[in-house]
Amino acid sequence: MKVAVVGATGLVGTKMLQVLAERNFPVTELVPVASERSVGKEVEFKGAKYKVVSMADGIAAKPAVAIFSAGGGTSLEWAPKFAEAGITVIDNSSAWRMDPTKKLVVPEINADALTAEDKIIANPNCSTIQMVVALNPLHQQYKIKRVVVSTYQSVTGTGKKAVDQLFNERKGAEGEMAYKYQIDLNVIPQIDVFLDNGYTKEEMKMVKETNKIMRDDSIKVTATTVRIPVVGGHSESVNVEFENDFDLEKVKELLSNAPGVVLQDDTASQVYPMPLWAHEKDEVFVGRLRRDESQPNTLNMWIVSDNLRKGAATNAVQIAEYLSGKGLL
Ligand code: A2P
Ligand code: 11C
Repeated sequence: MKVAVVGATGLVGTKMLQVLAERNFPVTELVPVASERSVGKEVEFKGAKYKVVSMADGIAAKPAVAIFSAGGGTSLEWAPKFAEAGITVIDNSSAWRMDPTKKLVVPEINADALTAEDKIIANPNCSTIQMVVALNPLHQQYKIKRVVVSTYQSVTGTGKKAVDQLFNERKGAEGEMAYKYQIDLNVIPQIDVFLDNGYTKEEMKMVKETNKIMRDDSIKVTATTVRIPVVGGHSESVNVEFENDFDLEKVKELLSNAPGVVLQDDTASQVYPMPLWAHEKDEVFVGRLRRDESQPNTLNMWIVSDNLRKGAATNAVQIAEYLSGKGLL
């Protein structure tokens, strides 16, 4: 299958190439696409070198599927043009996520909604993906009423410039600032811009995307999203109130058997999810499971995942795998 990766020179695009190769997605020809600045540059895929082409040449190459991670503006402008040419777009930006005519997909949860008519498919925000993968099996069993989440997010979520800022600061070197403030030895309680309601855009993504993916607007979500000086993945402290009471051992069993989830919950041996262990893994790691003793039917959990993998590249490639497996491409 001919596959285009749009934004192939970026942090997520590079991870997409790596994940496509690792998972042996049946790529017969790769079409790496980026901005005009990068046309002619080479990217590596499965040991071979491929020349980066422009957006227009990406369409002309007629891939079956194009996986986009080149920013919202690029997606808004170009995804419809790819789609009109019959190319299925899986888009990692926030451009189409809340469009009621587009599906927002986490394969473990709602890939069944996809049809051959879906030509632009949205990949959710990284912090949302890892949370819903862990929450969905519990929602099916106990019905979630309300979620209170605080995040501890890796600088890789911002892109290469932010990773450079962190390591420059650590070395005491000068460099460009991705954030307004120093990130090394600091914690920044702002991810993306502030909205009129006092929340950040990232926080509201976690609210709205969760309802859409889990196909249940009755789930109430409130979020505080925070950047920390870490590179391996995003962590989340999640407090979940259910309609129905739960048994903690049954919760562990449900999570152990849930697709894409790894239970890491052995406090006696000090085993719990950490970005250090989640880095370069495709799964969502869950631990620190305990009853919230301050109110009934409420659980505390700690969720960690590599935001560039399950939070971005892996989820997008899994959507492509689903479409390919079902003959929808
Ligand atoms: P380029 O490297 O040519 O700028 P990141 O999120 O790590 O910054 O990566 C963004 C990706 O999106 C890069 O591959 C970048 O290409 C690509 N990109 C940015 N703007 C455009 C655009 N207007 N058209 C196509 N690709 C773009
Ligand atoms: C971050 N979650 O960690 C963001 C990055 O809507 O896909 C991804 C933003 C998005 O900064």
